[in-house]
Amino acid sequence: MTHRLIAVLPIVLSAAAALAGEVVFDTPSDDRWHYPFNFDPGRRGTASCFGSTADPNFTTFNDRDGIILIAWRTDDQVCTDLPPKSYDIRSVRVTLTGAVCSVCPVADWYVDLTTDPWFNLDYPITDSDLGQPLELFGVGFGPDYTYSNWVETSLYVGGDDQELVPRDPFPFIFDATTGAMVHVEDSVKDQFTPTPWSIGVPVGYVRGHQTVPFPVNFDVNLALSDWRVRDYFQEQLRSGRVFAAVTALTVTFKQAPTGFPTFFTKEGIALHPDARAPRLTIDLVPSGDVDGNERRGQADWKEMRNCLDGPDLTPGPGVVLSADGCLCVFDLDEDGDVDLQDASRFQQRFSGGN
Ligand SMILES: [Ca+2]
Ligand SMILES: [Ca+2]
Ligand SMILES: [Ca+2]
Ligand SMILES: [Ca+2]
Repeated sequence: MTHRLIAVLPIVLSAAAALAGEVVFDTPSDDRWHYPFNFDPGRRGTASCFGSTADPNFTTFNDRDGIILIAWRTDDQVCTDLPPKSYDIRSVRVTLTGAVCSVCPVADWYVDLTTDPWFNLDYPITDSDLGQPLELFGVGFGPDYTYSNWVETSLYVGGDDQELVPRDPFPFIFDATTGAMVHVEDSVKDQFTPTPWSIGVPVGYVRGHQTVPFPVNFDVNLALSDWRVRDYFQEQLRSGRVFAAVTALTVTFKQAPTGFPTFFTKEGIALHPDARAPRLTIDLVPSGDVDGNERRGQADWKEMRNCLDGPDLTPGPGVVLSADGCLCVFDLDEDGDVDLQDASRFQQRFSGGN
């Protein structure tokens, strides 16, 4: 209830980086068609998702062959370096814009909103419900790249027509019991059906008659894998860069520009007046929890008192928090200050103890 109340309040954007309800990142720092024959990596205006499993001759391509990798810098709008659990993330949505363009005038791929079992996508294809879902996963790195050093123009690492190699970066899920990162780019060869973090839902899309761009929304299931998916986003906000991978096992024989899902990248916004770059929307509220123990206790109250200042004044700094940090954690009514109204809200939500 509190969450709903906060979400409908007008968002006051101060010069400071603040946590303020829905935070929108409308242009990625990096977006890239992660595909062996993309000879202009990072700079193409469109990127598409498809699989390689429909052709028995493709033994060295990754099953999820056309992948979209996206990264947004978040540190200009969201404080970094807070304890991960103090990021009170309520929802995460990724929005891609389905492309139509001069070389792809009509979008005509089938929509499937449910996961297909891996064996239906193994050769020969036996998938009975037409189309394959657009699936969003986390992004892992290694052995060549890291969270920090990969950029959209980085050299391709993955399977191609010569050799089967794992992708780097790679789409992954968390192992249900150990929490380890499990590659999903070869989920058919590896004979398992990963549960995606989200399945893309097109809005206002009419297959075969679609001549204008349209949004496809991916609402992330943060509770998946015992909330490890939320942990992933908390860690990435803490570090200032959020990654997502969108893949599909779309059955295709000829990689023509129609027949499988194609989306605009940030370089593609000139291709159509309604083209949009991949967008990230995170609903995030100030937690009042500076030590990240998921409680509002005495330790938090102590730091909140350091941050407290009058209405409409720059708060703090606290002992561990900067002025921006004070707003991120303790501006509970999200009006750009830390004052007695915030303190009152804090008291209402006080958990007791530390
Ligand atoms: Ca790009
Ligand atoms: Ca299907
Ligand atoms: Ca706490
Ligand atoms: Ca306030």
